[in-house]
Amino acid sequence: MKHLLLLGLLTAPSALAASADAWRGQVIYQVLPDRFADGDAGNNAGVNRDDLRAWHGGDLTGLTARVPYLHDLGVTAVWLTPVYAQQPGRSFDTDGYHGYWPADFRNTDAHFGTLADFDTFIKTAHSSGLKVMLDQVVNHTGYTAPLVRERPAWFHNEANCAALGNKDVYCPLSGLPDLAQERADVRDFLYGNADFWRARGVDGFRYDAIKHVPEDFLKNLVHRDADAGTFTLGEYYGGDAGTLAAYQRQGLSSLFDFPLQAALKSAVMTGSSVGAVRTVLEQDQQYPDANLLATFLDNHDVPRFANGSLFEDEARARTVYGVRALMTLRGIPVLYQGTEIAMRGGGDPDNRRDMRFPDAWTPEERAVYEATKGAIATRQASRALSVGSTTLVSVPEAHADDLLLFERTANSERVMVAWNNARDRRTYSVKFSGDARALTRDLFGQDAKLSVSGGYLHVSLPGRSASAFTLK
Ligand SMILES: [Ca+2]
Ligand SMILES: [Ca+2]
Repeated sequence: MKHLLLLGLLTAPSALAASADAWRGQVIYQVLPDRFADGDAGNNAGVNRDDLRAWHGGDLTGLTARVPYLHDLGVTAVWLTPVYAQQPGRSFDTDGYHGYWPADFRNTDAHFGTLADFDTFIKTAHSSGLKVMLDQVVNHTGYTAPLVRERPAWFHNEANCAALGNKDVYCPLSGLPDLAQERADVRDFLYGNADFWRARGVDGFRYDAIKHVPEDFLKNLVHRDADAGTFTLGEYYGGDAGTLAAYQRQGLSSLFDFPLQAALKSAVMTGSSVGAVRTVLEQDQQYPDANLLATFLDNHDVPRFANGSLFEDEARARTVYGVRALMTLRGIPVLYQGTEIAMRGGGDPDNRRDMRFPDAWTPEERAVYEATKGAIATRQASRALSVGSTTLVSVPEAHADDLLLFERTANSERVMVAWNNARDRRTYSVKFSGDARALTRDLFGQDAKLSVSGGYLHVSLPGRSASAFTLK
Protein backbone atom coordinates (compact mmCIF):
# COMPACT_ATOMS: atom_id res chain seq x y z
CA MET A 1 0.00 0.00 0.00
CA LYS A 2 2.76 2.36 0.92
CA HIS A 3 4.58 2.17 -2.39
CA LEU A 4 1.27 2.50 -4.27
CA LEU A 5 0.55 5.68 -2.36
CA LEU A 6 4.02 6.98 -3.18
CA LEU A 7 3.48 6.18 -6.83
CA GLY A 8 0.23 8.14 -6.69
CA LEU A 9 2.03 11.12 -5.26
CA LEU A 10 4.69 10.95 -7.94
CA THR A 11 2.33 10.65 -10.90
CA ALA A 12 -0.31 13.15 -9.83
CA PRO A 13 1.69 16.36 -10.44
CA SER A 14 2.73 15.35 -13.96
CA ALA A 15 -0.86 14.45 -14.85
CA LEU A 16 -1.96 17.83 -13.48
CA ALA A 17 0.70 19.57 -15.52
CA ALA A 18 -0.06 17.69 -18.74
CA SER A 19 -3.81 18.39 -18.67
CA ALA A 20 -3.14 22.06 -17.91
CA ASP A 21 -0.32 22.60 -20.42
CA ALA A 22 -2.57 21.92 -23.40
CA TRP A 23 -4.62 24.99 -22.42
CA ARG A 24 -1.71 27.42 -22.05
CA GLY A 25 -2.03 30.17 -24.63
CA GLN A 26 -5.67 29.43 -25.48
CA VAL A 27 -8.36 32.08 -25.93
CA ILE A 28 -11.77 30.82 -24.79
CA TYR A 29 -15.13 31.97 -26.12
CA GLN A 30 -18.12 31.53 -23.80
CA VAL A 31 -21.38 30.45 -25.39
CA LEU A 32 -24.81 30.38 -23.73
CA PRO A 33 -26.33 27.95 -26.24
CA ASP A 34 -29.97 29.01 -25.87
CA ARG A 35 -28.99 32.61 -26.65
CA PHE A 36 -26.43 31.98 -29.39
CA ALA A 37 -27.80 30.61 -32.67
CA ASP A 38 -31.05 28.85 -33.59
CA GLY A 39 -30.24 26.23 -36.21
CA ASP A 40 -33.38 24.09 -35.87
CA ALA A 41 -36.87 25.55 -35.48
CA GLY A 42 -38.14 21.99 -34.91
CA ASN A 43 -36.98 21.99 -31.26
CA ASN A 44 -38.42 25.37 -30.31
CA ALA A 45 -41.23 24.19 -28.00
CA GLY A 46 -42.31 27.01 -25.70
CA VAL A 47 -39.85 29.49 -27.22
CA ASN A 48 -40.66 33.14 -26.47
CA ARG A 49 -37.95 35.59 -27.50
CA ASP A 50 -39.82 38.49 -25.91
CA ASP A 51 -39.25 36.95 -22.48
CA LEU A 52 -35.64 36.94 -21.22
CA ARG A 53 -36.62 34.19 -18.73
CA ALA A 54 -37.97 31.83 -21.42
CA TRP A 55 -36.31 29.54 -23.94
CA HIS A 56 -35.09 31.47 -27.00
CA GLY A 57 -34.43 28.59 -29.39
CA GLY A 58 -30.63 28.52 -29.68
CA ASP A 59 -29.27 25.01 -30.14
CA LEU A 60 -26.30 22.79 -30.92
CA THR A 61 -27.08 22.73 -34.63
CA GLY A 62 -26.98 26.54 -34.70
CA LEU A 63 -23.74 26.59 -32.73
CA THR A 64 -22.17 24.04 -35.08
CA ALA A 65 -23.09 26.21 -38.05
CA ARG A 66 -21.31 29.15 -36.37
CA VAL A 67 -18.01 27.37 -35.77
CA PRO A 68 -16.53 29.24 -38.79
CA TYR A 69 -17.53 32.52 -37.08
CA LEU A 70 -15.54 31.51 -33.97
CA HIS A 71 -12.62 30.38 -36.09
CA ASP A 72 -12.64 33.73 -37.91
CA LEU A 73 -12.65 35.66 -34.62
CA GLY A 74 -9.51 33.77 -33.70
CA VAL A 75 -10.55 32.09 -30.46
CA THR A 76 -9.13 28.62 -29.87
CA ALA A 77 -11.62 27.06 -27.44
CA VAL A 78 -15.35 27.20 -26.72
CA TRP A 79 -16.95 26.96 -23.28
CA LEU A 80 -20.59 25.94 -23.34
CA THR A 81 -22.78 26.62 -20.33
CA PRO A 82 -24.68 23.40 -19.45
CA VAL A 83 -26.61 21.50 -22.11
CA TYR A 84 -28.18 18.89 -19.76
CA ALA A 85 -31.84 17.91 -20.00
CA GLN A 86 -33.51 20.44 -17.71
CA GLN A 87 -36.17 20.16 -15.01
CA PRO A 88 -39.75 20.05 -16.22
CA GLY A 89 -41.64 23.33 -15.90
CA ARG A 90 -40.59 26.75 -14.69
CA SER A 91 -39.37 27.96 -11.32
CA PHE A 92 -39.51 31.65 -10.38
CA ASP A 93 -41.20 32.29 -13.75
CA THR A 94 -37.99 31.10 -15.42
CA ASP A 95 -37.26 28.19 -17.77
CA GLY A 96 -34.12 26.06 -17.55
CA TYR A 97 -32.78 27.80 -20.70
CA HIS A 98 -29.53 28.60 -18.79
CA GLY A 99 -28.84 24.89 -18.18
CA TYR A 100 -28.17 25.09 -14.44
CA TRP A 101 -31.33 23.15 -13.42
CA PRO A 102 -30.43 19.63 -14.56
CA ALA A 103 -32.86 16.72 -14.47
CA ASP A 104 -30.87 14.22 -16.57
CA PHE A 105 -27.11 14.80 -16.33
CA ARG A 106 -26.35 12.35 -19.12
CA ASN A 107 -28.54 13.72 -21.86
CA THR A 108 -29.02 16.96 -23.74
CA ASP A 109 -32.16 19.03 -23.37
CA ALA A 110 -34.42 18.62 -26.41
CA HIS A 111 -34.27 22.41 -26.90
CA PHE A 112 -30.52 22.09 -27.52
CA GLY A 113 -30.88 19.00 -29.68
CA THR A 114 -29.83 15.36 -29.33
CA LEU A 115 -26.65 13.71 -28.11
CA ALA A 116 -25.91 13.07 -31.79
CA ASP A 117 -26.10 16.86 -32.37
CA PHE A 118 -23.66 17.30 -29.48
CA ASP A 119 -21.28 14.77 -31.07
CA THR A 120 -21.52 16.61 -34.39
CA PHE A 121 -20.66 19.87 -32.67
CA ILE A 122 -17.60 18.34 -30.95
CA LYS A 123 -16.41 16.82 -34.20
CA THR A 124 -16.86 20.09 -36.12
CA ALA A 125 -15.14 22.15 -33.39
CA HIS A 126 -12.21 19.75 -33.19
CA SER A 127 -11.72 19.65 -36.93
CA SER A 128 -11.52 23.48 -36.87
CA GLY A 129 -8.86 23.28 -34.17
CA LEU A 130 -11.15 24.43 -31.36
CA LYS A 131 -11.06 22.79 -27.95
CA VAL A 132 -14.36 22.30 -26.12
CA MET A 133 -15.05 23.05 -22.47
CA LEU A 134 -18.38 22.01 -20.95
CA ASP A 135 -20.02 23.36 -17.82
CA GLN A 136 -20.58 20.70 -15.15
CA VAL A 137 -23.04 21.10 -12.29
CA VAL A 138 -21.98 19.10 -9.22
CA ASN A 139 -23.75 20.94 -6.41
CA HIS A 140 -27.43 20.45 -7.14
CA THR A 141 -30.20 19.31 -9.46
CA GLY A 142 -33.11 21.33 -10.83
CA TYR A 143 -35.90 22.11 -8.38
CA THR A 144 -38.35 19.64 -9.93
CA ALA A 145 -35.86 16.99 -11.11
CA PRO A 146 -37.27 13.44 -10.71
CA LEU A 147 -34.10 12.45 -8.83
CA VAL A 148 -35.28 14.49 -5.84
CA ARG A 149 -38.32 12.18 -5.46
CA GLU A 150 -36.54 8.99 -6.54
CA ARG A 151 -33.52 9.29 -4.22
CA PRO A 152 -34.36 11.58 -1.31
CA ALA A 153 -31.35 10.29 0.66
CA TRP A 154 -29.01 11.79 -1.97
CA PHE A 155 -29.87 15.31 -0.87
CA HIS A 156 -29.16 17.47 2.14
CA ASN A 157 -32.13 18.22 4.25
CA GLU A 158 -33.13 21.85 4.55
CA ALA A 159 -33.94 21.29 8.21
CA ASN A 160 -30.61 19.87 9.42
CA CYS A 161 -28.01 20.85 6.80
CA ALA A 162 -26.27 23.33 9.10
CA ALA A 163 -25.54 20.53 11.57
CA LEU A 164 -23.11 19.03 9.01
CA GLY A 165 -20.85 22.08 9.16
CA ASN A 166 -20.26 24.84 6.60
CA LYS A 167 -23.69 26.17 5.56
CA ASP A 168 -22.30 27.30 2.16
CA VAL A 169 -21.51 23.66 1.44
CA TYR A 170 -24.26 21.66 3.10
CA CYS A 171 -27.31 23.92 2.80
CA PRO A 172 -29.25 24.52 -0.43
CA LEU A 173 -28.04 27.33 -2.71
CA SER A 174 -31.07 29.44 -3.68
CA GLY A 175 -33.23 26.56 -2.43
CA LEU A 176 -31.84 24.14 -5.07
CA PRO A 177 -31.90 20.42 -4.10
CA ASP A 178 -28.38 20.05 -2.65
CA LEU A 179 -26.47 16.87 -3.49
CA ALA A 180 -24.83 15.00 -0.56
CA GLN A 181 -21.31 14.43 -1.93
CA GLU A 182 -20.22 12.87 1.37
CA ARG A 183 -22.14 9.75 0.20
CA ALA A 184 -20.13 7.33 -1.94
CA ASP A 185 -23.07 6.68 -4.30
CA VAL A 186 -23.54 10.40 -4.96
CA ARG A 187 -19.82 10.86 -5.58
CA ASP A 188 -19.81 7.91 -8.00
CA PHE A 189 -22.81 9.38 -9.80
CA LEU A 190 -21.01 12.73 -10.24
CA TYR A 191 -17.73 11.08 -11.30
CA GLY A 192 -19.75 9.07 -13.81
CA ASN A 193 -21.28 12.25 -15.24
CA ALA A 194 -17.79 13.64 -15.89
CA ASP A 195 -16.73 10.37 -17.52
CA PHE A 196 -19.87 10.39 -19.70
CA TRP A 197 -19.08 13.79 -21.26
CA ARG A 198 -15.34 13.13 -21.40
CA ALA A 199 -16.07 10.00 -23.46
CA ARG A 200 -17.93 12.23 -25.95
CA GLY A 201 -14.72 14.18 -26.56
CA VAL A 202 -14.98 17.14 -24.16
CA ASP A 203 -11.48 18.58 -23.46
CA GLY A 204 -12.17 20.62 -20.34
CA PHE A 205 -14.77 21.08 -17.60
CA ARG A 206 -15.92 24.31 -16.05
CA TYR A 207 -17.14 23.47 -12.55
CA ASP A 208 -19.94 25.69 -11.33
CA ALA A 209 -20.33 26.94 -7.76
CA ILE A 210 -17.29 25.21 -6.22
CA LYS A 211 -17.73 27.22 -3.04
CA HIS A 212 -20.79 25.06 -2.36
CA VAL A 213 -19.34 21.54 -2.58
CA PRO A 214 -17.05 19.73 -0.08
CA GLU A 215 -13.37 20.35 -0.77
CA ASP A 216 -12.32 16.70 -0.49
CA PHE A 217 -14.92 15.70 -3.10
CA LEU A 218 -13.82 18.46 -5.47
CA LYS A 219 -10.18 17.52 -5.02
CA ASN A 220 -10.86 13.88 -5.95
CA LEU A 221 -13.02 14.97 -8.86
CA VAL A 222 -10.40 17.21 -10.46
CA HIS A 223 -7.59 14.74 -9.86
CA ARG A 224 -9.65 12.10 -11.73
CA ASP A 225 -10.03 14.64 -14.53
CA ALA A 226 -6.33 15.43 -14.60
CA ASP A 227 -5.48 11.73 -14.76
CA ALA A 228 -7.75 11.48 -17.81
CA GLY A 229 -6.13 14.57 -19.41
CA THR A 230 -9.08 16.91 -18.80
CA PHE A 231 -8.51 20.59 -17.97
CA THR A 232 -10.55 21.95 -15.05
CA LEU A 233 -11.73 25.53 -14.46
CA GLY A 234 -13.47 26.36 -11.21
CA GLU A 235 -15.97 29.10 -10.55
CA TYR A 236 -15.70 30.53 -7.04
CA TYR A 237 -17.91 33.57 -7.43
CA GLY A 238 -16.19 36.65 -6.07
CA GLY A 239 -13.26 34.70 -4.56
CA ASP A 240 -10.12 36.63 -3.52
CA ALA A 241 -6.56 35.66 -4.51
CA GLY A 242 -5.92 33.67 -1.33
CA THR A 243 -9.07 31.60 -1.78
CA LEU A 244 -8.52 31.00 -5.49
CA ALA A 245 -4.87 30.07 -4.95
CA ALA A 246 -5.84 27.48 -2.33
CA TYR A 247 -8.12 25.78 -4.88
CA GLN A 248 -5.40 25.78 -7.53
CA ARG A 249 -3.06 24.17 -5.00
CA GLN A 250 -5.68 21.45 -4.47
CA GLY A 251 -5.53 20.51 -8.14
CA LEU A 252 -7.89 22.68 -10.19
CA SER A 253 -6.02 23.68 -13.37
CA SER A 254 -7.59 27.14 -13.34
CA LEU A 255 -9.95 29.49 -11.53
CA PHE A 256 -11.85 32.50 -12.80
CA ASP A 257 -9.89 35.60 -11.80
CA PHE A 258 -12.69 37.58 -10.17
CA PRO A 259 -10.30 40.05 -8.47
CA LEU A 260 -8.86 41.00 -11.88
CA GLN A 261 -12.33 41.30 -13.42
CA ALA A 262 -13.36 43.73 -10.67
CA ALA A 263 -10.18 45.76 -11.17
CA LEU A 264 -10.62 45.91 -14.97
CA LYS A 265 -14.19 47.08 -14.58
CA SER A 266 -13.28 49.84 -12.13
CA ALA A 267 -10.13 51.01 -13.95
CA VAL A 268 -10.85 50.49 -17.64
CA MET A 269 -14.62 50.94 -17.78
CA THR A 270 -15.31 53.46 -15.02
CA GLY A 271 -11.95 55.27 -15.11
CA SER A 272 -10.88 54.74 -11.49
CA SER A 273 -7.20 54.23 -10.69
CA VAL A 274 -5.35 51.61 -12.73
CA GLY A 275 -3.56 50.87 -9.46
CA ALA A 276 -6.35 48.34 -8.79
CA VAL A 277 -5.02 46.20 -11.64
CA ARG A 278 -1.42 46.57 -10.42
CA THR A 279 -2.50 45.44 -6.93
CA VAL A 280 -4.05 42.27 -8.39
CA LEU A 281 -0.91 41.44 -10.41
CA GLU A 282 1.26 42.01 -7.31
CA GLN A 283 -0.48 39.01 -5.71
CA ASP A 284 0.36 36.61 -8.52
CA GLN A 285 3.09 34.83 -6.58
CA GLN A 286 0.40 33.43 -4.27
CA TYR A 287 -0.73 31.14 -7.09
CA PRO A 288 1.00 27.93 -8.14
CA ASP A 289 0.51 29.24 -11.71
CA ALA A 290 -1.15 32.60 -12.36
CA ASN A 291 -0.65 32.11 -16.11
CA LEU A 292 -3.43 29.50 -16.04
CA LEU A 293 -6.05 31.75 -14.40
CA ALA A 294 -9.12 32.46 -16.54
CA THR A 295 -9.32 36.22 -17.13
CA PHE A 296 -12.51 37.94 -18.26
CA LEU A 297 -14.32 41.25 -18.62
CA ASP A 298 -17.82 39.86 -18.09
CA ASN A 299 -19.90 36.68 -18.19
CA HIS A 300 -23.51 35.52 -17.90
CA ASP A 301 -23.60 36.15 -14.13
CA VAL A 302 -22.42 39.78 -14.02
CA PRO A 303 -23.61 42.90 -15.87
CA ARG A 304 -22.13 43.33 -19.35
CA PHE A 305 -18.78 45.16 -19.42
CA ALA A 306 -20.25 47.67 -21.92
CA ASN A 307 -23.04 48.44 -19.47
CA GLY A 308 -20.56 50.37 -17.34
CA SER A 309 -21.10 53.52 -19.38
CA LEU A 310 -24.41 55.27 -20.05
CA PHE A 311 -23.16 56.29 -23.49
CA GLU A 312 -22.96 53.67 -26.20
CA ASP A 313 -20.01 55.25 -28.05
CA GLU A 314 -18.00 55.53 -24.84
CA ALA A 315 -18.96 51.94 -23.91
CA ARG A 316 -17.69 50.69 -27.27
CA ALA A 317 -14.41 52.62 -27.01
CA ARG A 318 -13.80 51.32 -23.49
CA THR A 319 -14.70 47.78 -24.50
CA VAL A 320 -12.01 47.95 -27.19
CA TYR A 321 -9.58 49.27 -24.56
CA GLY A 322 -10.72 46.48 -22.20
CA VAL A 323 -10.29 43.72 -24.77
CA ARG A 324 -6.80 44.95 -25.72
CA ALA A 325 -5.91 45.26 -22.03
CA LEU A 326 -7.13 41.69 -21.44
CA MET A 327 -5.00 40.44 -24.33
CA THR A 328 -1.86 41.95 -22.75
CA LEU A 329 -2.39 40.22 -19.38
CA ARG A 330 -1.24 36.85 -18.07
CA GLY A 331 -3.83 34.10 -17.94
CA ILE A 332 -6.26 32.47 -20.35
CA PRO A 333 -8.67 35.12 -21.66
CA VAL A 334 -12.37 34.21 -21.79
CA LEU A 335 -14.64 36.31 -24.02
CA TYR A 336 -18.38 36.09 -23.38
CA GLN A 337 -20.50 35.94 -26.55
CA GLY A 338 -21.37 39.48 -27.64
CA THR A 339 -18.50 41.22 -25.85
CA GLU A 340 -16.76 41.35 -29.24
CA ILE A 341 -19.49 43.78 -30.38
CA ALA A 342 -19.82 45.56 -27.00
CA MET A 343 -23.28 44.16 -26.30
CA ARG A 344 -25.07 45.88 -23.45
CA GLY A 345 -27.16 44.44 -20.64
CA GLY A 346 -27.55 44.71 -16.88
CA GLY A 347 -27.72 41.86 -14.37
CA ASP A 348 -29.22 38.41 -15.03
CA PRO A 349 -31.21 37.91 -17.27
CA ASP A 350 -30.54 41.20 -19.14
CA ASN A 351 -26.91 40.11 -19.66
CA ARG A 352 -28.24 37.13 -21.67
CA ARG A 353 -29.72 38.88 -24.71
CA ASP A 354 -29.64 36.99 -28.01
CA MET A 355 -26.34 37.01 -29.87
CA ARG A 356 -26.39 38.91 -33.15
CA PHE A 357 -24.17 38.02 -36.09
CA PRO A 358 -22.43 40.11 -38.81
CA ASP A 359 -25.47 40.59 -41.06
CA ALA A 360 -27.29 42.30 -38.16
CA TRP A 361 -24.42 44.49 -36.93
CA THR A 362 -24.15 48.25 -37.10
CA PRO A 363 -20.91 49.69 -38.54
CA GLU A 364 -19.91 50.64 -34.98
CA GLU A 365 -20.37 47.05 -33.76
CA ARG A 366 -18.36 45.77 -36.71
CA ALA A 367 -15.52 48.11 -35.71
CA VAL A 368 -15.48 46.65 -32.16
CA TYR A 369 -15.42 43.14 -33.66
CA GLU A 370 -12.49 44.03 -35.95
CA ALA A 371 -10.54 45.52 -33.03
CA THR A 372 -11.27 42.42 -30.92
CA LYS A 373 -10.20 40.09 -33.71
CA GLY A 374 -7.01 42.13 -34.16
CA ALA A 375 -6.26 42.06 -30.43
CA ILE A 376 -6.67 38.27 -30.29
CA ALA A 377 -4.41 37.85 -33.33
CA THR A 378 -1.78 40.11 -31.76
CA ARG A 379 -1.76 38.04 -28.57
CA GLN A 380 -1.65 34.74 -30.44
CA ALA A 381 1.27 35.94 -32.59
CA SER A 382 3.35 36.65 -29.48
CA ARG A 383 4.54 33.95 -27.10
CA ALA A 384 5.47 36.68 -24.62
CA LEU A 385 1.88 37.96 -24.53
CA SER A 386 0.14 34.59 -24.63
CA VAL A 387 2.27 32.50 -22.27
CA GLY A 388 5.12 34.71 -21.03
CA SER A 389 6.03 35.73 -17.50
CA THR A 390 5.01 39.15 -16.15
CA THR A 391 7.28 41.73 -14.52
CA LEU A 392 5.73 44.95 -13.22
CA VAL A 393 7.68 48.15 -13.91
CA SER A 394 7.39 50.76 -11.16
CA VAL A 395 6.04 54.15 -12.10
CA PRO A 396 6.31 57.45 -10.17
CA GLU A 397 3.59 58.01 -7.57
CA ALA A 398 2.31 60.99 -9.58
CA HIS A 399 1.41 58.70 -12.51
CA ALA A 400 0.30 55.64 -10.54
CA ASP A 401 -3.43 56.21 -11.13
CA ASP A 402 -3.04 56.61 -14.89
CA LEU A 403 -0.12 54.50 -16.04
CA LEU A 404 0.39 50.75 -15.86
CA LEU A 405 3.64 49.32 -17.21
CA PHE A 406 4.69 45.70 -17.26
CA GLU A 407 6.97 43.50 -19.28
CA ARG A 408 5.97 40.10 -20.68
CA THR A 409 8.83 37.73 -21.49
CA ALA A 410 9.07 34.32 -23.13
CA ASN A 411 12.53 32.99 -23.93
CA SER A 412 14.23 35.85 -25.79
CA GLU A 413 11.00 37.65 -26.74
CA ARG A 414 10.26 40.76 -24.68
CA VAL A 415 7.12 42.87 -24.90
CA MET A 416 6.57 46.09 -22.95
CA VAL A 417 2.92 46.73 -22.17
CA ALA A 418 1.72 50.27 -21.41
CA TRP A 419 -1.80 51.26 -20.42
CA ASN A 420 -2.74 54.93 -20.27
CA ASN A 421 -5.86 55.23 -18.13
CA ALA A 422 -6.01 59.02 -18.40
CA ARG A 423 -8.82 60.47 -20.52
CA ASP A 424 -6.40 62.28 -22.86
CA ARG A 425 -3.21 61.51 -24.70
CA ARG A 426 -0.22 61.54 -22.34
CA THR A 427 3.54 61.32 -22.47
CA TYR A 428 5.30 59.66 -19.56
CA SER A 429 8.99 59.25 -18.72
CA VAL A 430 9.84 56.51 -16.27
CA LYS A 431 13.22 55.39 -14.88
CA PHE A 432 14.10 52.15 -16.62
CA SER A 433 17.24 50.17 -15.93
CA GLY A 434 16.62 47.65 -18.70
CA ASP A 435 18.95 47.50 -21.68
CA ALA A 436 16.26 47.68 -24.35
CA ARG A 437 17.18 49.76 -27.38
CA ALA A 438 15.19 49.14 -30.49
CA LEU A 439 11.44 48.85 -30.54
CA THR A 440 8.44 48.30 -32.73
CA ARG A 441 5.33 50.33 -33.25
CA ASP A 442 2.36 49.47 -31.03
CA LEU A 443 1.44 45.85 -31.77
CA PHE A 444 -2.27 46.80 -31.80
CA GLY A 445 -1.65 49.40 -34.52
CA GLN A 446 -2.51 52.50 -32.47
CA ASP A 447 -0.72 55.84 -32.62
CA ALA A 448 1.48 55.07 -29.62
CA LYS A 449 5.23 55.40 -29.20
CA LEU A 450 7.92 54.03 -26.90
CA SER A 451 11.61 54.75 -26.70
CA VAL A 452 14.38 54.04 -24.21
CA SER A 453 17.28 56.44 -23.66
CA GLY A 454 19.54 57.64 -20.86
CA GLY A 455 18.08 55.28 -18.27
CA TYR A 456 14.53 56.38 -18.99
CA LEU A 457 11.64 54.82 -20.82
CA HIS A 458 9.48 57.32 -22.67
CA VAL A 459 5.96 56.55 -23.86
CA SER A 460 3.42 58.62 -25.73
CA LEU A 461 -0.01 56.99 -25.49
CA PRO A 462 -3.57 57.77 -26.64
CA GLY A 463 -6.12 58.36 -23.86
CA ARG A 464 -7.72 55.25 -22.33
CA SER A 465 -5.66 52.72 -24.24
CA ALA A 466 -3.55 49.59 -23.84
CA SER A 467 -0.47 49.30 -26.06
CA ALA A 468 2.26 46.72 -26.47
CA PHE A 469 5.76 47.10 -27.95
CA THR A 470 8.37 44.50 -28.81
CA LEU A 471 11.71 45.29 -27.14
CA LYS A 472 14.93 44.20 -28.68
CA1 LIG B 1 -33.93 25.73 -32.01
CA1 LIG C 1 -23.87 22.05 -1.64
